[in-house]
Amino acid sequence: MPKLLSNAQTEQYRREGCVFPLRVMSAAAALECRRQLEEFERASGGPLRGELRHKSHLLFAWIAGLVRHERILDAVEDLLGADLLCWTTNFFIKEARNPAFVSWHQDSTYWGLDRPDVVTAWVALTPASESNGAMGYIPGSHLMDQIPHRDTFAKDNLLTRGQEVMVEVDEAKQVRICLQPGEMSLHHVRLVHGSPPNPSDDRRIGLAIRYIPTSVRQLAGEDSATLVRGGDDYGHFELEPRPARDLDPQFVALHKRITERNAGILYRGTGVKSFDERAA
Ligand SMILES: O=C(O)CCC(=O)C(=O)O
Repeated sequence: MPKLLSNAQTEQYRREGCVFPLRVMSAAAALECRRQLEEFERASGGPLRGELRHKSHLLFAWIAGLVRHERILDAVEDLLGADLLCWTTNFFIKEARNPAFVSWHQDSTYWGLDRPDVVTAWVALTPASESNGAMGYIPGSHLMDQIPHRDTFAKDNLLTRGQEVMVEVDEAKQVRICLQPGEMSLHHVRLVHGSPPNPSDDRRIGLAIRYIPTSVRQLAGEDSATLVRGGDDYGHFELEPRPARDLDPQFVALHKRITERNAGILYRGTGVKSFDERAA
């Protein structure tokens, strides 16, 4: 018995590699998430940067709650089963009138995971529309194998290496993922997707939460994840604790250790040592 997705929605995910829009929380609750993010940004002197954009569920109690949100987990359970890890979180923030973009790519390229059973819940904290750089995807592209990518390290590219698929993408075939605050999309780790800059007058903010079944392995080194539902009979990942409050010094230190090690996986073979170095 499915927990949240209708048969048609599950079928759409299997066929297209993406399903949306799915409501997670009210627009007011999403606005409250945005307020908490921006309160921290104001106090710390500017937009969330570098390693703070990654594995942020170890730093902020409200994000630790979001990765465990029942509606997100119910939908992901319908696709991946009942024993779930949150492997990572990544903020995708596009500032107003800003050239930041995301090249066409498959998430699976550098993640080091042993099989493509990974679902991203992309949760909108602001509207995401064609006028502010919403994601687009190529339906059915998740059914292809891993496609070779080239690393560009382009300055305005929000991806770790500015990686892009080495095949021509027919943009006329893309579907744009337009979302209201508090809605999410679910996409497959092999889906070819990307997004253009945000020319609008407001920020576009999304939190990408990456979920895997506990049976998935990391092949590229030691790694950690958060058990968010069910049990872990495998022990493939160091299990991460849950912060009870924002920016607890112990968790700040843990986050630093974990993001450095995780960057070692994502940047392997490039000479880049950390998310902060790439963002500099
Ligand atoms: O937020 C975007 O525009 C792109 C996000 C993305 O590439 C991802 O979540 O995998």
